[in-house]
Amino acid sequence: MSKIKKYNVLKLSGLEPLVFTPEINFVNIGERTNVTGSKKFARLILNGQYDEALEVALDQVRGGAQILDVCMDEGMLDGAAAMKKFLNLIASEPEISRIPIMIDSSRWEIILEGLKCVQGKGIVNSISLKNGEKEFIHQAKTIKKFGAAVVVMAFDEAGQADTYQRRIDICKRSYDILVNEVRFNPQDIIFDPNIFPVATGMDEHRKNALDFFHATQWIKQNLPGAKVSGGVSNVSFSFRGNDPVREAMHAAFLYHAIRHGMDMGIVNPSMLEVYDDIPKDLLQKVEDVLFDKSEDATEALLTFAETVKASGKKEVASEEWRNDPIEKRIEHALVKGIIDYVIEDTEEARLAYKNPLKVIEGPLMDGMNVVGDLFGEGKMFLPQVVKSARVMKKAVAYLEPFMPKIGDLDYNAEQSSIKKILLATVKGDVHDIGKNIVGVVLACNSYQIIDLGVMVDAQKIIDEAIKNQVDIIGLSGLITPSLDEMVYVASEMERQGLDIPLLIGGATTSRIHTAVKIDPVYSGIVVHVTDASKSVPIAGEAISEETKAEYKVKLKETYRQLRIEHEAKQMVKQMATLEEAKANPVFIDWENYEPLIPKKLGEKVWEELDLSILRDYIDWTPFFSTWMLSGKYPKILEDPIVGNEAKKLFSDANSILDELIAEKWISAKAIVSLFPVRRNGDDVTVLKNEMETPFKFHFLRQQGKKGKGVPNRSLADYIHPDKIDYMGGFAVTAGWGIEAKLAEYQKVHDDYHDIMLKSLADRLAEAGAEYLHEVVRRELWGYEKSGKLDNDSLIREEYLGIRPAPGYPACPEHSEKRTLFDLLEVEKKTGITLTESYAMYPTSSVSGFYFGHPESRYFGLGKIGEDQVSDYAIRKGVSKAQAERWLSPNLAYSPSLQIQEK
Ligand code: B12
Repeated sequence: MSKIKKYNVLKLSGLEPLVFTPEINFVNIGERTNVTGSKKFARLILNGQYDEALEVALDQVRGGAQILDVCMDEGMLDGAAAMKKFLNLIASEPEISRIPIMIDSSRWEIILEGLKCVQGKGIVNSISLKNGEKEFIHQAKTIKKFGAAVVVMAFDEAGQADTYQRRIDICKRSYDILVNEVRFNPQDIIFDPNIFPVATGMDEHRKNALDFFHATQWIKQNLPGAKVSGGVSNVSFSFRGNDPVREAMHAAFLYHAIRHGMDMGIVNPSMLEVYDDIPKDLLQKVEDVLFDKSEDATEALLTFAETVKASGKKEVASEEWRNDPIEKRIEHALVKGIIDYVIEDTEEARLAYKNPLKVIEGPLMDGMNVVGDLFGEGKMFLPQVVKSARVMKKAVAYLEPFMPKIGDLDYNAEQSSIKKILLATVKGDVHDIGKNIVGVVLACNSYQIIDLGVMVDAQKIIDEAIKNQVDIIGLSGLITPSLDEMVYVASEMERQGLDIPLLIGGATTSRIHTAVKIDPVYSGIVVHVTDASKSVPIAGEAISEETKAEYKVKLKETYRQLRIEHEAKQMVKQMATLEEAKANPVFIDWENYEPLIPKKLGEKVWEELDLSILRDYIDWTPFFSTWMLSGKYPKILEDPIVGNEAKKLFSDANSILDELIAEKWISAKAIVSLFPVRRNGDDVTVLKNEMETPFKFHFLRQQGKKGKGVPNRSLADYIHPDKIDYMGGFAVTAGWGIEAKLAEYQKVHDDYHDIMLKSLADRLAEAGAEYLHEVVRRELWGYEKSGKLDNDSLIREEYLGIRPAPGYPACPEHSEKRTLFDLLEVEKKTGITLTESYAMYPTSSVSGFYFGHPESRYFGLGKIGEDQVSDYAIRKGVSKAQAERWLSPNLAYSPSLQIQEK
């Protein structure tokens, strides 16, 4: 039984895992890195412009692709060499190689080359029975040896499957061979049962979509573990040139295919309409064709298609809904986030329902449930949901004085069945945007939220949980040191006898950390949650009397398996020793290089950075991702799915920025300093007035085994090994004075503006870092002579020199910030302080180093060995156990005594 459990989901990975848990609805495969599908990509590869081709991959990842399809099948190209080169380049870009790769080729030698390069667990696309069983088995065995998953085309010796029966026969035959003969893990088999065009005018194509739906359903019901994928755009081939019809066909096809069990697919997001937004008459015609509802369905769609023009849709604000009954009006206001009538409607409901509690549990909760469902189905987006929550909170606040317990939101005491969730950002950490978003989303799904804020001590979390009899505790953290604090909270919950489910979330947390470090110390339910939308089903399972016992057993087993796999992986990881890694540094021709002496050594302090200047340096893409709208700015504004919401959000953000700057709601302060340094191995000592001082930075070196000509990088490599060289440091904040405005928003329960202001302050802090770097390059260090770069080029880092920040992948150890802060006297000169976990306060702050060498570039440290950790501990003068705690996500081994199986 445990064997089946262990393998009962498909697990893929790049640098990060992609686990096909039941909550994953559909996985989107990015396909612009396919020479046969993208003219632009093909041109770049044929011209050898691999750097630009990488940008295409990055765009896909930033645009929300969860798997990256790479195809080099082009007659004029040495496909195997191109595949190798491109995949190796991807491997050195942590932001791209985060996601799994799909090696897409019809040529076996290209697939083999891809398998040799790809890191993590990717997918081969595809193999089939086209050339008989012998070749099929041989290829499957090889893929299995490489540990990849496989796409199997519904294709056999007689050709491509084009009927329902042939689709399922070929898939069944392939499955049996793979599972029984090759012993392929069924979870790693993905069928592509062929999406073919419909409405071609040929009778034999009329059932193409329907057969795909039915075959998908059959596969999911009869071939345990197997998944289904496909290329969606084929279905609308007959309507080339008529994008509105094609977009509607893709959306409708996908909608039904997912409902029949399709798990993943290649979908071009810019050619996809929102299902609910397809005009009803067009939708009906499209669905008639997809389901082959009548003889003349194709004819009807063709005729109708003539009348469909690519016209922009306009929203007409209508007040008609004001005539609806009160419950409908409340629902409408919640779904649309309309705050204007909330008081009068709530009052009307209060009088009608007599009891204010009944208003909350009745129309308000019903309306929020609609919001929760729409969000869960991907039909509403986060900014809309946050506006809904604002309406809800305002209504509840209005009702409060009428409730039995005045001034207390505790309306649910014994009379209510509403479940309570306590949320807190752990001690030492100051970040709360993610936690607040989770709070809003859970509140939309009928939970009462008790939010303890940031930097919350373990004991306070436990005391408040007991006092409020909460049903779940949720912990949030953004930086690595918070991981340790979470382990501590869990162990204290255990020691003090709590049995409340514990949810773990936040940018730095992970499933593997939760499994290896947190789950073993707490006997109650512990579960890692990747984002706000997942928190709803997970909270539901963890609380429900019917599911919770089984859920706990399942989770504990999953995490136990993860620990075993993690241990096993540690043992086989290919690592270089520290000595070998040091012997393979970045090659720089130091003989012919003179360190760049800064024009102005020493510090420069900005008491007040001009926010209107910083505004021009904002990188907007992360702003949208904070609001869970994926896509790159400015393209996102035109995105067919999230474009409308993105536009509204962007316009709100800009009006708030106008006010914020005009009325000086916040101020930005900064310091930079450039200083001489001397390198000693991977340490860099700061020389003040040419005298040795105790300030020393300790850098770390990559230890993953590298291919020929690829170095084991350390940031120290960018400093001259023998001569005096130069480095810099900076700290910038855009959070001064933010509390006053936030308090105003919190007073009126306005989460929308609260999150908006915090996310804008974060953007301004990052913009500040970008601006300071430019001043350093152009004036203070003065090595940049070329013309001024525009914002796009700055975002693409088209300049020399880097500014890695402690905590980011090249230098992940946060305690180095203490040295930086002492050296620059950051607290005294800017007021930014460090918590015990090295988080900075105000929250919207960034600090880091400057390296000026033209060869310097960003990289990810990756895993390091015990030899380097011991060496690092000695260099820093701390115990090895302390160094292991600081570096826990980077350890390639399990420190002794840290995994305690129960
Ligand atoms: C925006 C950002 C910032 C903003 C601040 C963000 C903020 N206010 O929260 C600014 C620019 C100020 C910043 C600064 C820094 N950052 Co930063 N930052 C990011 C970035 C790009 C996005 C984070 C974000 O806001 N995401 C959007 C929010 C909504 O997502 P979220 O917080 O993860 O929350 C979601 C889920 O995690 C989950 N969730 C969160 N909490 C909870 C709780 C529960 C109970 C549940 C169920 C779910 C849940 O649901 C949320 C919504 O879906 C990430 C990289 C990344 N892609 O994640 C780096 C990142 C988080 N930053 C990082 C670092 C290192 C820093 C700095 C230390 C760098 C420095 N030396 O200056 C500073 C620290 C600032 C400080 N005050 O101490 C690292 C942290 C890694 C680490 N190992 O510690 C990251 C991961 C970048 C990286 N790849 O290395 N950062």
